[in-house]
Amino acid sequence: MTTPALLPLSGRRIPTLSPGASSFPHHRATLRLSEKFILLLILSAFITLCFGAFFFLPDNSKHKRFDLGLEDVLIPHIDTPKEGKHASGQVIIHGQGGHDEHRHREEEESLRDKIRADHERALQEAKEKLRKSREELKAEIQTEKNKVMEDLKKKDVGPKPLPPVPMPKVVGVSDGEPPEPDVKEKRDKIREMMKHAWDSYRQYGWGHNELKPIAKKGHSTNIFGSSQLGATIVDAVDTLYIMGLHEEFKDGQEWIEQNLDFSVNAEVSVFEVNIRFIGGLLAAYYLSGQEVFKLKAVQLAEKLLPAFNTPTGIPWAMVNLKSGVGRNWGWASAGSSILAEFGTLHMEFVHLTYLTGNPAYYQKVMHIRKLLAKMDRPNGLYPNYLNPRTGRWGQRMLLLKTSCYILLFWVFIFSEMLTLPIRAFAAIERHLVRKSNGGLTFIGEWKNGHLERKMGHLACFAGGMFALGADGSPDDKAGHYLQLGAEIAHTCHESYDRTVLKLGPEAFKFDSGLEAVAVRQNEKYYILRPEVIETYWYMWRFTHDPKYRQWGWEAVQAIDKYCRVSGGFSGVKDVYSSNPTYDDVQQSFFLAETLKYLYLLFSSDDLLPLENWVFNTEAHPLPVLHLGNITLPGSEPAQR
Ligand code: DMJ
Repeated sequence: MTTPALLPLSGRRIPTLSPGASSFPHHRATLRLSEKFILLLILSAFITLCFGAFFFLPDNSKHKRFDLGLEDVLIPHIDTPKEGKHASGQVIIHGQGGHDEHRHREEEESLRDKIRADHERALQEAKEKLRKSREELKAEIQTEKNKVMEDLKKKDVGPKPLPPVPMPKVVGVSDGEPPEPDVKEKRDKIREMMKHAWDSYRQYGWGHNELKPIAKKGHSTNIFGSSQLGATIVDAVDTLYIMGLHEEFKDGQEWIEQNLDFSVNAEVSVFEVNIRFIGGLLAAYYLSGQEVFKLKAVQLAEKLLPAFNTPTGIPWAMVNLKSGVGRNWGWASAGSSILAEFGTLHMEFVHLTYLTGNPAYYQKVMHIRKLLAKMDRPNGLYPNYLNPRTGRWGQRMLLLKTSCYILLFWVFIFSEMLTLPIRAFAAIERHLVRKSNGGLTFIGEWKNGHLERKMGHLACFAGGMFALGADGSPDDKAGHYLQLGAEIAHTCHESYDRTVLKLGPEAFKFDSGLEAVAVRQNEKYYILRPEVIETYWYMWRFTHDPKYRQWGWEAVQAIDKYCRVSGGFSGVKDVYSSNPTYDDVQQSFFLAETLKYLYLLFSSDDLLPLENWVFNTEAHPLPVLHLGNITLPGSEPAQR
């Protein structure tokens, strides 16, 4: 079929297409992306020209004046230097007839010249652009963007200086060198592992959130949105400081000073950014006394505050750092907020109020507590999902993850509320703690009225929690909770010991004859998590039983043997396989937590004593604030 010829507006005929050739409309539909891009560019240059020409057209009102041939026009008094003043107080504009017309023609001519020149220049620019490759164009756009960013930064006068606050008495920032040479040797090994992890990240992933140690390049996950916030640097600097890796610490500090900028269009997890970034920065501040860490923590906290703008004041799980718009994960019980997340902001936010004098942080988290206190508690425990719009519980599910760190906070910071964690401990024990047929104590997961006999690696932190809680419990309970902590530590060690790699699986079961063993393939991985080692360390501090150091050393050897690669440390996909594959991620918490707890396990107790320091859920140590002696802005006086 022959396509009819098309007659464009110009009147010139477009030649009729030969049979078999594609018709014009069809051809248009199959234009390649690059052709579309060029057409778009030409079109936009043309529109710009028309638009520019419109603005350069002579002013119509001027025409009118000349066309009317006004000689002398009387207009109300306006003080202008050029015109002469009439005795009546009116201004006389002297008409100049033919002379003005001549001048006007000249003006019009010069305008036309200008339009022609602009036209030429725009065409020239468009031609040059078309000659450039896509990559060159992209690079040009990026340079322009950077310039705008730089200009904006220059205009930014910077944050307001913070009020001077007395530094709490910081004790125990000592070297912590153990007296026994063999222990020191082990500690040196852990320090060397930290150096390998850091140096690899420094070389291959610097400024990215995390590292891909096999591919040897940067890595990130959705918890950091589309940002490049150097999560590993911020998460690791306090560990570097504690280990005495001063050069590396300085390097990290410099990067934070010069590059850490939170004005980015990225949707981040409020919980993760709080525990890793605010926690990491505050710890680095308290340990080193360097103001920059405090300033950055406060800048970031400001960006998180809009997350609390919900009908109930229960924060969204995610917030866009630039727009302040928050939302929840779709998978979290129809868009609920997660207790383990919003319950883990307290420690950092109280410190923020303490350091800034701004009551907002303290009030936001206290509001959460008051709201929770009024809510029903099935089985005496809070379910994991809460809808921030309605203030109602979502799916009834009890998981012992990070949420319980809120309890540690209460134990240390609000000692007057000691009954609360003790009540929660009792409820956890009654509803979640069970013994396996083989005699292993484990913490199950309660879902919709049923207790699943499965324990997650994450829940292994609870051994340390019970030990720490025991320290502040009434005498008749202290021994019991320390014993419970020891039993959890033992079970978690078993979950490591029953694998081929001697590294723990993500989750392990206790039914159908199984004892602390993973069944499903997607529960057999180890991603360099810290919780088991964390519990070993707490148990070591409270009991000094040498088995905890021995278990910790087993973990060091296994990690060094199976997770170490030339580009850092990687997680493994199956701890039951003698030939495991790597997941190719060096998690930031490996440097923040796993290596820090291992280092502390082989240090003497005078390094960060637990009477003076409380560790957040990402292992960032913050000094204990005795709120009985301090009145925080916005707080009611402590009740005794
Ligand atoms: C860390 O980011 C924190 O410990 C968090 O509380 C839970 N998950 C990881 C480590 O497993």
